Amino acid sequence: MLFGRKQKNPIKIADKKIVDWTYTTCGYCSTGCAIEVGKNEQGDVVGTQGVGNADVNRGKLCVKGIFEHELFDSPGRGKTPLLRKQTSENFREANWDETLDHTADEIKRIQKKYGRDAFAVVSTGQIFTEEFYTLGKVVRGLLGTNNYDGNTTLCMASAVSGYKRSFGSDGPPGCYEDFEHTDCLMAWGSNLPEQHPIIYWRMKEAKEKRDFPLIVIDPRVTMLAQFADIHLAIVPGTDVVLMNSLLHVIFAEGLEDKAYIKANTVGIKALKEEVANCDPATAYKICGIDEDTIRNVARLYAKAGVAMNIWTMGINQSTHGSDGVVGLNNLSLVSGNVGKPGGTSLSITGQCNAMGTREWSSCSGLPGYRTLENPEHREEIGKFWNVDPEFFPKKRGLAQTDIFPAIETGQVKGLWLIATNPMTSMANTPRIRKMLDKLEFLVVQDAYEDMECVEYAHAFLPAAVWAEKEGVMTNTERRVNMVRQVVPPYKQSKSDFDIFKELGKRFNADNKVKFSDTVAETFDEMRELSKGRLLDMSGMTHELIEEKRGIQWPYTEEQASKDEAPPTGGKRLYTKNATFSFPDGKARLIALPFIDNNERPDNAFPFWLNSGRLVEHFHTRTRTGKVGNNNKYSPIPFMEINPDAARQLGIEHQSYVRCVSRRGDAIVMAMLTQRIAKDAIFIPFHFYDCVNRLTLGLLDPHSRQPAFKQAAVRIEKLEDQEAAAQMNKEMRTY
Ligand SMILES: Nc1nc2c(c(=O)[nH]1)N[C@H]1C(S)=C(S)[C@@H](COP(=O)(O)OP(=O)(O)OC[C@H]3O[C@@H](n4cnc5c(=O)[nH]c(N)nc54)[C@H](O)[C@@H]3O)O[C@H]1N2
Ligand SMILES: Nc1nc2c(c(=O)[nH]1)N[C@H]1C(S)=C(S)[C@@H](COP(=O)(O)OP(=O)(O)OC[C@H]3O[C@@H](n4cnc5c(=O)[nH]c(N)nc54)[C@H](O)[C@@H]3O)O[C@H]1N2
Ligand code: SF4
Ligand SMILES: [Mo]
Repeated sequence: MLFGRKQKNPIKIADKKIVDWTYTTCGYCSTGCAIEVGKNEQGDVVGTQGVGNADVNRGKLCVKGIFEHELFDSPGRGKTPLLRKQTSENFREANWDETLDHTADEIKRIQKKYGRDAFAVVSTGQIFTEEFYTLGKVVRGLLGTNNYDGNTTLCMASAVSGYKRSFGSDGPPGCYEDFEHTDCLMAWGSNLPEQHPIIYWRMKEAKEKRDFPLIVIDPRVTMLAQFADIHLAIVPGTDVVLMNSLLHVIFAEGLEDKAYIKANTVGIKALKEEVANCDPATAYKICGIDEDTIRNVARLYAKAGVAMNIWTMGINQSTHGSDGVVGLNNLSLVSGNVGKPGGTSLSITGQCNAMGTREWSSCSGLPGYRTLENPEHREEIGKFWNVDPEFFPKKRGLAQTDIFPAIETGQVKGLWLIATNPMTSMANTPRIRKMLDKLEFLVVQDAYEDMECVEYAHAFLPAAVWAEKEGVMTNTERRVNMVRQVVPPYKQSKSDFDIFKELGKRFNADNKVKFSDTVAETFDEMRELSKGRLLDMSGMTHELIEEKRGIQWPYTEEQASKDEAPPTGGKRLYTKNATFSFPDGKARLIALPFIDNNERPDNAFPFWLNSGRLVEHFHTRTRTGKVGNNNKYSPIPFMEINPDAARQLGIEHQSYVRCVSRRGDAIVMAMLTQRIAKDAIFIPFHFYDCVNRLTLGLLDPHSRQPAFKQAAVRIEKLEDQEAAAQMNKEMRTY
């Protein structure tokens, strides 16, 4: 029998007559796929393809990478700098000098009147590492505000905090190749097929070759859960309880790796005492996973030769985000699974360069995983930059999620937003709107002038996007990848690197603080500063990175000269006993009592609200909303609701409904699916004026990351579907 297209004409891919391919790296997610952009004879950019000999993606791309070349002249791009005195006025087009002069004057005015910290800077995980490093020099070395952070607080802060608490330093210890060695994989709150499609492909290929159990922990039946051997549909926000009960079984049955624990860790006694209270029967009542399943999973995991834990936002975006990461590190350490092929505790990062900002931006510290709290680090960087070390604060300032409330209280008066869109991406946006409105001066630096925050800005700086500029990015597995320039910046936009340097000049009249002329020379500064650090990359150059299709750190000068390491650099961290970043070299096992502090469903708001992502869209859709082939799959906001729950409320498939929380409301289309539990709904966060009008965003005490994944809502059926459709239309920007 013939299926599908076999009887019809085969699909013909139009010949785009590409004559020239340029190597670069995808600018969406943290997978780090190598991509080539093709031009035709006229020099027009007309296509992309995956790079065959790149280890990360081996020729593959997902639906975002395939259409990425359509970004360059997509609608809404920033064409020219914009200025206005008040946000009630229209913008006028201005030139770069005028706009940067005015921006510098306003920063100086605010800092003089209210103090240095009254001007805050919030950056991103989506520009290049050399740009992060340069921004750090401008902010820490010249502006001197301590209220400097990034959107990574919404994303990776819990992973960073958890790695530091367990291992003494940030830095994911594993790599994608671990899938090829592992005997058991637990994936926590991570939906790889949609959010990291090419990491998923690597995992699936490894599993097909050498079957190993895949255990998925997620309240939703995600695409990854459908593919799992065991799916644990956990009660939202209770992962720490499940982790503790798994440890309970491991200790009770003597399945721990005693030799590893002795050689590599401290804190086993307190951990054992804590998890003794968390037997599977007790845990079941909180996390909803039955006791037999807990025992089976604990045995499967602990008896496997090598086993790995991976996780993403289902863990990080929680009031126990940092504890969840520590809990996974506890599990990995107790079973002797760190630094081994196939045995690791690997945080799957999010944005294309979320790692680069952690390593080099100086957001919460100083470059090269240095801290403000350490006097030697302040001294080293001060000397290198020619900045008085006394100019640096002695401890980190406010996190991104504390900077916004500080606008509300009047502590922060001016703000510089770089490549982040908090009007859509932060929790409780009705409150964020009031905060942005209150600022004396807001400058937005973005590739798109139609992004929501520009509405509240006094100045707009149009930035070049992705391969309109050059620099490196670090992916989930510590691989430094090269983005080569394919086309010049759009219209009058400039690279973030140039914008930072130009603004920096206005605070550096005597040229005291030195800036490198080019991106490649800036990379050389970073190489120098990386020597002897965990993230040593002194053996790398832009050329070598391109040639090797990415190099994993650490990669020292010595390794490069001998070429003794695998040519792509350090695959794993902590491969030898007692080499963790604490002074005694030992990792910390940490007891994690569970505190139930989430907003939970009740009679008035009976549904859990869960939010996350779709494969075709990236974040707030400033980019994918403009690419027809991405946007067509889900052009309007919707929610997933269980058909039984929908029936009780009289809600039909594809009808409009109103979701209401204690913060606000949103109109979405109901999509009936068994993917979601009867007491929960899921709304993708990509749409403006939608799910984050509803979210509460309670903060994790260690990382200050918001619990985007847990809140309570009610659903109201809407009688007038025409009016609802109209409102829904008005709520989105494009
Ligand atoms: N297509 C696409 N890919 C992306 C992005 C994008 O916008 N679009 N963004 C990138 C970025 S910055 C990031 S951070 C990553 C995010 O990647 P993921 O974290 O994989 O994506 P999310 O959909 O945010 O959340 C993952 C899952 O967490 C589950 N979850 C919710 N609550 C809980 C809980 O209490 N416990 C557990 N165990 N799970 C829970 C949700 O049901 C959801 O399926 O994706 C990156 N890749
Ligand atoms: N409810 C809910 N909310 C969430 C999440 C969730 O799961 N649920 N996830 C959170 C997470 S993990 C994240 S990472 C955040 C993301 O939140 P944001 O970072 O606020 O969202 P983006 O849309 O990625 O914003 C990036 C901006 O940078 C611009 N841009 C792109 N490239 C460049 C460039 O090279 N230079 C400059 N100057 N601009 C550029 C884009 O146009 C865009 O406006 O959202 C968070 N919010
Ligand atoms: S998986 Fe991520 S890095 Fe790879 S093509 Fe897709 S969006 Fe780009
Ligand atoms: Mo993220």
